[in-house]
Amino acid sequence: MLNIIIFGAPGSGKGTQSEKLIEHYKLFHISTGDVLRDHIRRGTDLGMTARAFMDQGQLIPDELMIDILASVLDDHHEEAQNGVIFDGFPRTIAQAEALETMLAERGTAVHHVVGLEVPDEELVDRLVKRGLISGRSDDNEETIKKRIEVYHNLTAPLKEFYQERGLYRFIQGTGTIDGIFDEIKKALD
Ligand code: B4P
Repeated sequence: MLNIIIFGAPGSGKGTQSEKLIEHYKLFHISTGDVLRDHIRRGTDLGMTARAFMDQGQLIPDELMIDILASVLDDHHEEAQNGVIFDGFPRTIAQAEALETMLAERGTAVHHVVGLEVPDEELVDRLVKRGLISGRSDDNEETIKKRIEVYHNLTAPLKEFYQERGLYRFIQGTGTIDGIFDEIKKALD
């Protein structure tokens, strides 16, 4: 079993590299951003709550996010037998601690944290470009800058959290998509 966290700022390529990891390692993919966007599309109560936070570039509250993740894990127990790619979770220390407990209760753990590091200017550039085609309401310059600020305040401290546990694998997140994926494979194998 291989459980990987793909970690980085908004626009660092988490979703992009997750697609390649799923194919290569046959893992089950959990993207909390996709889970939330699916609720928004279906107009659920959770979707309405999530949208308000996402449009402001803010994180969804931890208690809510942790419950969502636990239920996704339980609902997909069978598909997750080979392992899971956690894409966009955890984003806070509280979420990371909750994940440790959740996985321990299920007899497993996080094996690697793939940290995609990209300079802020390039993040803004990528997301502004994506906004032109994605139609995502959080891909406009003002919200992107807020998301990056929230990342530095709340999410970046997780790097140290996982370095202390010997799990953090630094990956230069700039360059070609295939070149970055080669570096990830080297770090994991
Ligand atoms: P997410 O959906 O997780 O989105 P993201 O961080 O914006 O994107 P990602 O890093 O996956 O970038 P991508 O590969 O697409 O989160 C959205 C929102 O949901 C959050 O702001 C928050 O409100 C909420 N949320 C989600 N999880 C949460 C949690 N756990 N707790 C609380 N709130 C949560 O790449 C971006 C662009 O770059 C793409 O256009 C791609 O083509 C391009 N790109 C990728 N690699 C490239 C490369 N090497 N070179 C050039 N361009 C590249």
